[in-house]
Amino acid sequence: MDASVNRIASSKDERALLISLYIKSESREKADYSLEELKLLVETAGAVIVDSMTIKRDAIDPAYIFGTGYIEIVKQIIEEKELKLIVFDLTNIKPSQIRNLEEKLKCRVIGRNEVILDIFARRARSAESKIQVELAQLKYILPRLKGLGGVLSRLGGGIGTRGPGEAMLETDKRHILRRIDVLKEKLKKYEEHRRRTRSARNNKFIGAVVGYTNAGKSTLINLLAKDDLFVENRLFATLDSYTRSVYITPEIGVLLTDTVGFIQNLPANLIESFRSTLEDIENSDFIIHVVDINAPDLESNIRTVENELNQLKIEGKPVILFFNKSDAAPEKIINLVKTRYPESIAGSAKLSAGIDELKQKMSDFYKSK
Ligand SMILES: Nc1nc2c(ncn2[C@@H]2O[C@H](COP(=O)(O)OP(=O)(O)OP(=O)(O)O)[C@@H](O)[C@H]2O)c(=O)[nH]1
Ligand SMILES: [Mg+2]
Repeated sequence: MDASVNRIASSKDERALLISLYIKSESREKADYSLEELKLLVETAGAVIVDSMTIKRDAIDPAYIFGTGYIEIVKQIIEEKELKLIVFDLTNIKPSQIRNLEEKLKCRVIGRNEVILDIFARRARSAESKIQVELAQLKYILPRLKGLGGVLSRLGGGIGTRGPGEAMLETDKRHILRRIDVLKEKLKKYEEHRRRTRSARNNKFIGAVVGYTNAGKSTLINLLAKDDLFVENRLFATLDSYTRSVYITPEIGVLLTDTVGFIQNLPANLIESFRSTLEDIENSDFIIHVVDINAPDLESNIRTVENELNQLKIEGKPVILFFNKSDAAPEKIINLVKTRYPESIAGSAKLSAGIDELKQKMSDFYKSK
């Protein structure tokens, strides 16, 4: 299938209401931070955020998420503000909850996973990442189909219905299952190719640059490799892992691999699909973990990345923690970070700060390998 992301229309008319639902036992701060992140995600997906609301509940309602009491309130907002989309800051919405709400609200309802999948679908550039995304999309759609012959019944298009998997939205379960098999076969070929490339690099010293999305991984590699990888102040700018050669001293050359960014609650089927890309991290000799020092919830971002890394086989690999964007950080934060993470580097990929220290650490690793 030749689904070019470039022909996917942006969704300027996709006027959205964001709803954060937090359960009494959770912290409000965490919910607010997550909602801020969802705003960035929804904007990256191209919709227009008209309003957002935070609702406190005792529990998630199994049929209507926020309970029937809110239906009329939200319905009124939808009509008044001419909304086309409701986005819940939830990751595990059941297909039946979506159906129930869409029926009552006469408006599309999605969750965080669909937004992230949509961004990946729109950003996929290489043939491999398009296949990876389509596979994730189809695996997402599958349990949402009614019956074996059932097509996906959704209200209108927009977020969650675009990208490499979009042609499959109108089709039936058997067809999708066949397509999944075809994609898996294709992916295998790319995986074999990756393995061959890896073994050709066997004698090289390789670092994987990892981190939360938008931390500045590609900017750092560009600086070190004097290259021109795609950098953007948007989430998930990089979906393909590129490897660049970098000289850390005139004698010592290493390879640095750019990787797809992490985010809290990254949908499991996306991680599964991007498994082969993540294997580049497993195959590395060391890891540079890039952190945006100005991120509102820095510690939680670090933990998210560490949790994802812990799912991979990376035991024993040395890690350099590089706190990026220090140029835009208050002195106080830099000092705090240096105290809390004494082994880390506070630098700036943009202004080339902390780079000598970074190269020094890499060359120490190289010498002790
Ligand atoms: N102020 C400041 N901005 C930076 C710095 N490094 C990167 N940025 C900006 O941060 C944004 C994200 O940079 P990228 O290099 O695309 O980040 P990334 O980690 O590769 O992001 P994804 O590929 O989306 O996961 C861009 O707007 C960069 O210009 C820095 O040292 N200081
Ligand atoms: Mg990038």
